[in-house]
Amino acid sequence: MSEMLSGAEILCRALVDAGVEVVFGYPGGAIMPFYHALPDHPQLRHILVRHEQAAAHAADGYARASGRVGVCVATSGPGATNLVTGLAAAHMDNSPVVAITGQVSRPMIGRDAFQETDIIGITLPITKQNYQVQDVSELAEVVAEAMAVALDGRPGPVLVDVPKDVQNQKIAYGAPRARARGQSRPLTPGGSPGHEDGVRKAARLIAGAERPLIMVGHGVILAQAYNDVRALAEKTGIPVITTLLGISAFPDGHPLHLGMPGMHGEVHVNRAIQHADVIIGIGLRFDDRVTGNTASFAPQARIIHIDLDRAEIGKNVPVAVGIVGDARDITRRLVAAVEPRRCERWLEHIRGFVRTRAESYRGNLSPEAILASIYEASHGDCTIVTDVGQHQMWVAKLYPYQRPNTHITSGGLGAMGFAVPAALGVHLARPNGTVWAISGDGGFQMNMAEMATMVQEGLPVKMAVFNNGYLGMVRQWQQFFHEKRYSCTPIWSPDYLKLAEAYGIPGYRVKEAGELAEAVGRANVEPGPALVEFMIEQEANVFPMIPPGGSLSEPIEAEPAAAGGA
Ligand SMILES: Cc1ncc(C[n+]2csc(CCOP(=O)(O)OP(=O)(O)O)c2C)c(N)n1
Repeated sequence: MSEMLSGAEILCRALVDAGVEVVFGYPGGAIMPFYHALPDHPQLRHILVRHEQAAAHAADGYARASGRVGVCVATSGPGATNLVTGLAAAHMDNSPVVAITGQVSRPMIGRDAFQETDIIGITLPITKQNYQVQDVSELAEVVAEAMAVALDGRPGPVLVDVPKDVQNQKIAYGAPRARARGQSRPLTPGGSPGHEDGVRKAARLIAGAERPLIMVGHGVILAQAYNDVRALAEKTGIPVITTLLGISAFPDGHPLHLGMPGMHGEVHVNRAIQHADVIIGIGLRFDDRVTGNTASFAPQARIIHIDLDRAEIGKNVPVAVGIVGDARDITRRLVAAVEPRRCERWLEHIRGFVRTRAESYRGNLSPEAILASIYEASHGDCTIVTDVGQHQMWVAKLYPYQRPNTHITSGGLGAMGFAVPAALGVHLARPNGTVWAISGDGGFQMNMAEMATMVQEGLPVKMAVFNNGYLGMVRQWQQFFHEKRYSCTPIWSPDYLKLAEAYGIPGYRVKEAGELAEAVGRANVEPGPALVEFMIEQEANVFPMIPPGGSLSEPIEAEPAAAGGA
């Protein structure tokens, strides 16, 4: 039996058929037919954000936390262009997001119509695929395909642009013809001879290695390969390094866990890389923040690289064995192929590198103490979403992650303003868990309007603002590499407690470590959103640091006067 439906109604149905439950969006002229149809589809919960960038980040946060597609909606022109940063962030970090944008009606396209923007052209390089729907008859299939493309293989964002007249077009609509695939990511079917050969070669390299390392990236989280990676480490005794986006793929407290590599990686982690003779990289792209200068990266190591995307193999570093496939599938085979072994001498060697952390913090309220209080208040059972800057690095290095996929951050794009809206999305994916959004005073001010979204939609996100009065990470670079010229980095903040109060949100200000337990504890148990402002030392730095383009072997380890010339 078919019925006459409008494009807008079909759009809603197609989303429902694909299993979508939450949509983050903002209405406007070219998407009005969709918003008109939406109330007839109560299966779709719409979250009205305060800026479309937040809709894209929230969809991204939802996708990362749930493993499902996150959906955002915007009108044409400024609504669509406001999505761009969020889509670029999702693209860089392989997050499955589908963006639906309204477009001017087909006869107006190309005439500089009111709120016409070529969003297809604009988003071409930051989406896996994008579509402009030319006829209502294609709509259901395009939406189903977009949902599948976002999840298939290496996940990423997809955009579907729907002209207003297509939303209004009516058509007889039967049972969905579209290939509405389930939302869970299928394992890449394995079994190709190429895999077996690669796995055998990798196992041989591992058997002969004296100083092997496992480097774990975001691909392990996307493929949910936690247990397999852990099995590989435990069967071989090989120590494990987690990149910024690999954090929480391996338990922090595990005796084989070393920490984070790269620009702000611990000294012993980077030294281990520089001494390693075999590196098994799983689901990472060896980006420049991880490798430093690639010419001097891991000079003694033969690299085994496991990645879903063939284009990543050998892109940034030379690879001895490349295996293209799903991290879980390949790691599982590797576990079966390797002989049990231990690496005690190598571990002993690495322990020799471990230095007491350069304690440069002079204030009364250290990042370490703040993060410990959040861990204690939530009993280690929360998801942390970070913004971009010094606080992001402190969290990455100091927060003791124990559970898989509980650290969410904008790693590739490094988009300030990410944390607060992404945390909204994470909460919707994990409604029974606690979510802390941790931002600096700069990044928080970029998207703090989303507090209104939390209040209107009843989303109890906990917000932590690390207030140092500066765009801290940029100030740190100015201190080290620009003769301490703090050009345009001091940043004024409003009274965050009054601001929170204006939104009806309880706020707490913490100036000393002694006040932490009470304020963080109270914020954590608030039934609704809560904000805690931490007054941290203004010129605290993140150590160690590899100067941009420098070698992992030459870190700046503490507040040196000499660092200015680096
Ligand atoms: C949208 C955007 N603009 C600019 C930058 C460059 N940037 C990186 S870190 C940083 C400073 C962040 O300051 P704040 O939010 O206060 O955090 P802090 O470093 O002090 O912890 C800036 C400006 C960025 N990453 N993203």
